[in-house]
Amino acid sequence: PPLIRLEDYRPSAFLIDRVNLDIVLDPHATRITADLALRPNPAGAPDGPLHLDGDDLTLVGLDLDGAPVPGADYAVDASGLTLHRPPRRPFMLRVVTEVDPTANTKLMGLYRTDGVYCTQCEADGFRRITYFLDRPDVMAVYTTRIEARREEAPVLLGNGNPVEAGPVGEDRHYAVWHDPHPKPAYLFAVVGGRLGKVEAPFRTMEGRDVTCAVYVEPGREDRAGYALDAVIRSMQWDERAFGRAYDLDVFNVVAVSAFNMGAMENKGLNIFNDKYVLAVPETATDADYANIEAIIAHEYFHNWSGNRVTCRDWFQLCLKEGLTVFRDQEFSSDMRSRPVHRIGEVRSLRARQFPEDAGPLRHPVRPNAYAEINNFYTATVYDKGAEIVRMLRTLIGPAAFRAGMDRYFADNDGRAATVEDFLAAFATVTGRDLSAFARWYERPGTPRLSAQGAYDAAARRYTLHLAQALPTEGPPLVIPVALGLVGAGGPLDGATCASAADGVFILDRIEAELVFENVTEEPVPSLLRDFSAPVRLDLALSDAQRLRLLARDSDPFNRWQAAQDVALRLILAPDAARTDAFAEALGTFLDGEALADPAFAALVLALPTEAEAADALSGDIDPDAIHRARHALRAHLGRALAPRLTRIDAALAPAEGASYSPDAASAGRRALRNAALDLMAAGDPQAGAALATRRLDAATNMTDRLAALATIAQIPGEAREAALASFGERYAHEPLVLDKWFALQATIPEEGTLARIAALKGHPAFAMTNPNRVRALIGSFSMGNPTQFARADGSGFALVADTVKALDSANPQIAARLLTAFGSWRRLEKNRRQAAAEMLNGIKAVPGLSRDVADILVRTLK
Ligand code: B3K
Ligand code: ZN
Repeated sequence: PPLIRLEDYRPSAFLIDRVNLDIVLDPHATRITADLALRPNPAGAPDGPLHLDGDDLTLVGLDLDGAPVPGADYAVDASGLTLHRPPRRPFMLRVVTEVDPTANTKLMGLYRTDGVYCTQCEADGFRRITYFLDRPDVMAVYTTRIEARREEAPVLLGNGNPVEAGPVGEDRHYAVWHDPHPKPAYLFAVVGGRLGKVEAPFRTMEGRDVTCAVYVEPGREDRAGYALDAVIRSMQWDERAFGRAYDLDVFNVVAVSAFNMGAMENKGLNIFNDKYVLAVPETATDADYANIEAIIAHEYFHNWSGNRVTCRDWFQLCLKEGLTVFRDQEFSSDMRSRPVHRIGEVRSLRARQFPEDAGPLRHPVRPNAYAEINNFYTATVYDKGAEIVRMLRTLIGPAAFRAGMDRYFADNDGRAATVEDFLAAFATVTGRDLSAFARWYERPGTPRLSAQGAYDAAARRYTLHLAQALPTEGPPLVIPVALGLVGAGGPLDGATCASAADGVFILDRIEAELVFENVTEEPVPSLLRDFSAPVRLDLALSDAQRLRLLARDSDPFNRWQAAQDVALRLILAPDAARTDAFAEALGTFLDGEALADPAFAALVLALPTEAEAADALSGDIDPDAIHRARHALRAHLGRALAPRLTRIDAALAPAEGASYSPDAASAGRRALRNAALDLMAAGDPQAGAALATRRLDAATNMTDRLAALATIAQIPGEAREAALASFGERYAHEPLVLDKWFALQATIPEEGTLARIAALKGHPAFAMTNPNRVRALIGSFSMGNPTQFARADGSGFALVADTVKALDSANPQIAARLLTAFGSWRRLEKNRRQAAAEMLNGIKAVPGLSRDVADILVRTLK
């Protein structure tokens, strides 16, 4: 597929200032009349033809300033509509199109899900509604009239504020919405359908009264309360933390069941995957509640970082996504435990972004070329993008950061901005040159930071040598390294380092030497505290030194990291004596602190994943060997820690009749108790299965029930099959719960899983047309079952490849996303690598592949 390049960016030849839409909803023939106020762009070059983007549209009418455009004056092809000789002055274009929302399986543009009409326009779906300059630097004020049969769509929602509504004849009605804020087409949305709602008022710090509402399938209103509460808390927090107030009279969130991603920040009308809205204790886990809170916040925060200030072009995607992830992470950290949340952020960065950055799909946080933009909504753009913003704050300090953010919003409000505009705001308020820091946006790959220390007892001096290395050629990056020294009894607070006075050293050269004075004993360095930069750290420490950090460091992140590092080394090179020592250190840690901070303790007990172990290997990967080694380590620890785990289990048992609360402290207690159960079961599968079965029967919420089932699912036998069957029956009519059940079965690391998945594809609740179902069954398998996905006989690869082929024409975005599971195929040992190559080439041989899949395929095979 042809590449679009950043260097080729040119301002649009024409602008569209106002858009008046009249949308008459119909299941098969929805008619859209678009009145577009066009004018030549003074900053553009409006001397050629005018090309309006269009995709899969039927053109019904075309008028220019009220007169039909003669057929000879325009042409329509697969990419859109071209006016050969557009006026060189402002003019009105009326475009009438027709679309079939029921036949729209791509879930881009206007489509129907469970009978509800909804839209998805980012990145380029608006062109599937009408012909348009579908690019984010063309910003217009929209007025939308929606008409439908009242019975089919009693609720009609659009962007902005409601202006009027009323009947049309006997059985139809209409509503008009007006959005005063100019916006790019990707933020356009309409919804029509039978929906129930919950709502709550909010008064902004500017005194505006806002009605917030969450719309869901009728009868599910009781499941929308948590999301609504998260909306209110997000509004409060953005005022407090960033001085950003909401700017419309209504804020609506709509949950739909078929959605390509998590959610979408359309102006005033966020549309959500129902997985990230609906929650009651019986069906949602603690993780679901946390995700709902985070994603509601994320989409709401886009109202400023994305909507009021949008992106000039799609190369700038991190400008809104990285920044908004950073903002939602800060929000969740304030709502929950900051260190625990930070560990979660880093775990997901390492699970998703590090492998991406090390494989064939690697790209800079700001890519410089793309074939299909929808393939660039990646962990790199989102999560590494957020890490860059975090580093910027570390670099300039929180007060200057806040001042820079205020400046960015003030200078760019109502504009389509670039990464340069973002950095310029911080350069202005600090007077600093940020051009070296800006390299983070351009350089792909995860840097390595290596460290070596030497202690001079006589001089009471510790010297630390730091060096950075990047996988690609170029000048050094600016890496903030938060650090400290830890002695046998705890942090050495008396030690001083002139170049890291505030505990942060800025490594902006290839290498540097730091000198600590007044170091009273040989220290262990604690580097990259709070994970101050998205790099890989090479620091040779003994287990004993690492375990000192676990016991004594003041930085919770590095305490957790130390335990992870010891465990990782034991997975890669098993050793019984060292495992005993590790178990003892964990035991001491649990005795001292488990009950004081259960959420943190649960993370310490969670060993690095098989994917992390694979990622840390230097040679070819054999997933079976990694699985065996990790399992053996867990079994060993489970046996060694059994008495402690039993005590934790008892101490954290909920009081009889206690009701469920999703708050972080309660969730932390459940997390630790369930982690203890799982580790016990690894040590003693028979006793573990029995205990897990009792816990399954006693569970009063989905968190505990699913955790118990997950433990049982790892232990082959009749008990497992019975437990799985009864769970499946109990939730036969709860698709979001069945997704958990599908995922759990898809990740069983056994040969029989392939047959299980084949059978589950025939389950009445499974549907290839619903992305959540596909992600639960096939996505979980490919991303969360390394031994079976990468089977040497190729059958695991085949399962995923067949799904990609089967889905490609119906929903190319989901097909392409599934295909990214092959990203690390070249690192596998030879037989598996060959099997993967065969499957990839098999997909390549399919005629008429979508651009989405072809793009991922070409890059994966390169
Ligand atoms: N901006 C959307 C993602 C759109 C993805 C288009 N393929 C959701 C978000 O990041 O908030
Ligand atoms: Zn976003």
